[in-house]
Amino acid sequence: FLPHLIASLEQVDQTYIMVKPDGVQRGLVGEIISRFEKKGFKLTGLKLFQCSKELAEEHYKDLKQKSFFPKLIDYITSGPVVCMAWEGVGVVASARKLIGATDPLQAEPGTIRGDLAVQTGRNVVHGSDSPENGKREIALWFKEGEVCDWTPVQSPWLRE
Ligand code: IDP
Ligand code: MG
Repeated sequence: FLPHLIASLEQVDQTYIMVKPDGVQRGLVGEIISRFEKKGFKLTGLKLFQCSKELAEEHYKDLKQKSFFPKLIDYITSGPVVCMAWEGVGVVASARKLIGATDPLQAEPGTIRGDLAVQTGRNVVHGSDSPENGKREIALWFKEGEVCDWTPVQSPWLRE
C-alpha cells in the first residue's frame, strides 16, 4: 500500500520535444523519436507541422533580445518540424540529457546533438527546459484533442 501511495505521488511531467527543420530535411526523424521511445518515456503527441513566424516567436519569446533571434525564427520556420509531447517521471531533465548541450560540438557523444549535429544554429532538436515550460509549449504547439492519454502495455516493465 505505502509504496504504491509513494509511487502515485511521484510527479509525472510533460516535455515538448521538436525535431527542427534540419532534422526533418536530414532524415533524422525516426532516429530522434527512437531515442526517447527506447529510453522508456511515453509519447502522447506527434505531428509534422509547418509553423508560422508568430508561433515561432511566441515559442522562443525569452530569446527575443538575442542578436541571433531573427535567424533563429527563419531557421525554425524554414520547413516542417516534428512536434512531440512526451510524458514521464523526470522526463524534462532526462530529455535535456538525451539531447545534449546547445552547441553540438560541446555535446557529449551519445547525445542526439553530440552524435548528429555540428553547429548551434543547426542543432536538430528542441527540448523544454522546465516542467512549466513543458506544459506551456505543449499547449502552444498542440490543439485540444491532439494529445492522447493512454497506457503503454510495457508500463509495469519500466517502473516497479
Ligand atoms: P536549447 O535549445 O539548448 O535550450 P537555448 O539557449 O534555449 O538552447 O536556445 C534556443 C535555440 O536557439 C538553440 O537550440 C539554437 O537553435 C538557437 N541558438 C542559441 N544560441 C545561439 C547562438 O549563439 N547562435 C545561433 N543560434 C543560437
Ligand atoms: Mg531552451
